[in-house]
Amino acid sequence: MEKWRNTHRLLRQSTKSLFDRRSHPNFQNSIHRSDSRFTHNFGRTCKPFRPYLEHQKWNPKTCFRPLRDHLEYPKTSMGACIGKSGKIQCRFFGSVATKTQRHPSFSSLNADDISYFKEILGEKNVIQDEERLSTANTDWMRKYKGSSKLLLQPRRADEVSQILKYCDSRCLAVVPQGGNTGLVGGSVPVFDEVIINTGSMNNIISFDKVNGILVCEAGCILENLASFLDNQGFIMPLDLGAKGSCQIGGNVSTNAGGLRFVHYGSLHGNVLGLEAVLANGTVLDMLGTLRKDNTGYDLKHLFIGSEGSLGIVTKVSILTPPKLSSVNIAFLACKDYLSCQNLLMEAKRKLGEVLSAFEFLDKESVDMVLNHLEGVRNPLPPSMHNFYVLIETTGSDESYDKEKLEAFLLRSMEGGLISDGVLAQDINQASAFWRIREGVAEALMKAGAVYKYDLSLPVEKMYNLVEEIRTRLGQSAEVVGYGHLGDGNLHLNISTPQYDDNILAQIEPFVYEWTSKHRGSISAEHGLGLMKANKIYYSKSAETVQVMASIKKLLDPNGILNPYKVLPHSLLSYN
Ligand code: FAD
Ligand code: 2HG
Ligand code: ZN
Repeated sequence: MEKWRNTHRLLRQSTKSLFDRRSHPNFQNSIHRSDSRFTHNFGRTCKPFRPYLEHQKWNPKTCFRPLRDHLEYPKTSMGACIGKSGKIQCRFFGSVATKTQRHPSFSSLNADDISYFKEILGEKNVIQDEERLSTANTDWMRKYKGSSKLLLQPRRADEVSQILKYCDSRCLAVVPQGGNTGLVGGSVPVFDEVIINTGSMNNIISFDKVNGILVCEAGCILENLASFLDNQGFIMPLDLGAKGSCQIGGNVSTNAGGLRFVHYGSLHGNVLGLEAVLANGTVLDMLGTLRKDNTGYDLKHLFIGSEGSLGIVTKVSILTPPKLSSVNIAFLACKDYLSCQNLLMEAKRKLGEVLSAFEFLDKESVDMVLNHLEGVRNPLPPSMHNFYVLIETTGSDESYDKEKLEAFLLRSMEGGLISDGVLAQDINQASAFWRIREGVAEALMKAGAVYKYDLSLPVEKMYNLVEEIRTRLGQSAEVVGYGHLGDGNLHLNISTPQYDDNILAQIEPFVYEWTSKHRGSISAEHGLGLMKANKIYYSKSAETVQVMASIKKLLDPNGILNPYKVLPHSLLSYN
């Protein structure tokens, strides 16, 4: 009983300390998000933190919106990246492109090509404006930059079909582009490829409320789909920090994982059908809306995760889960990585069906966010903790779910797995917790150059890699480890003031060899893009890669679709 009281007191203290800091004028300014939906829902702008376990009601009727939808996330695809200093940080990772040769079989654009595109798309959808091209040529991290002279914005699949048929006949290389939030250099040209942006294909086609099936065009922004579904009483089975810019077509083409994967699983399971246009202009209608369909090869899976190398996805049919009324979020501190790992095992066992996110961050990740993003505060006293875990539960029974989580947290504190923690008492606090986790990529981008690795590894080995890299690099870099622990997905990021080939040589191939030795994957969820096209053998056998190359050859014999990406260039020879 005494132990329970101590535990209880510890949690109360930690929530109180946050409350105290929220009373600070600067903190208040930063944490209050001017989200009109929120103000409307709650009729107030701030709800003070009350101690955990003090029966603070989280009213499902007013608080049922997916919590992270309230997060004020900067639209990520456009606009300059401005660091804390206010200085625009541009950096192009020249060495990647210079290692690749432009394929001699590709033609260059001429005036007749432009006239043809204007004829089928209309003047305003054929973009040659330098500023807009510069944005479309540059990736989100400002690490990869192409030199395309043309951006096309088709509005329908038949326009995509005409573009591709023409490009194929002229041997003009193309790069499909959605929200341009990809992190592996896949969404921008390497040389002068024509950019085909799907953003104008952004209609919701139908929503079947009985079965929860959404059919929409590929250019719909993920966050817009989430808002649409929210009004229908459903949610997207996918959520990620780039939701304000990324498009469902891009999500499907990268097989994006994100923050709800632990609960709802892969897009290979949630995408019921799609429409895709092949390099020769053939429109493949695979837009099924059935849960079960075993008629022949399930070809849609080829387009899920193939990063625009096999076709352009134009429509998607996706299974969406009903929105559940009770969501709880805890931000916890653990003394070491082993505690995070054991906490995960316990959470899977004890929270079971309600566990909807299990994310971890090391101290360096949290420091990165605190140092580079405005208005973010650590809800737990900083510098005392080496690891943080964010746990979200989603269920349908408010009191049962909360009781279950609270019991789990108390037991975990008593058992020493958690050293401190806070449970969000309202949506502002929930958003603030998620902001820390979702803000790491943005903070890293603002901090300078970043070497980014997205690895699947056995959970028990995962953090050894971060420590080994830290030892290898010493003071020359900031090494940050975080990610989707519930899915065995580590985001290893190495931050330096600028790109340096010597640092890169200390990281690679070490990271890939280490991952391969532990039978991990060198791309858990971001894809291979340009960055890792030649590294595929670290995770796939030569025979498997050869079959992939044969499929590529079959569907895109001239290799015009997203060249230099996904597969090793040496495998793909064209006439
Ligand atoms: P783009 O970046 O435009 O393109 C990505 C790839 O898909 C490219 O190869 C492109 O050629 C291809 N492509 C795009 N649209 C189509 C189409 N219609 N048909 C065929 N090919 C197409 N990823 C995760 O998996 N999990 C995360 O949690 C996550 N968090 C992120 C957080 C931030 C802040 C950022 C910046 C990125 C994050 N990402 C994450 C990576 C990225 O957002 C995802 O890969 C996303 O799915 C890309 O969508 P997009 O529309 O921006 O595609
Ligand atoms: C995330 O989970 C994204 O936040 C980005 O996948 C990961 O920055 C990264 O390495
Ligand atoms: Zn991720």
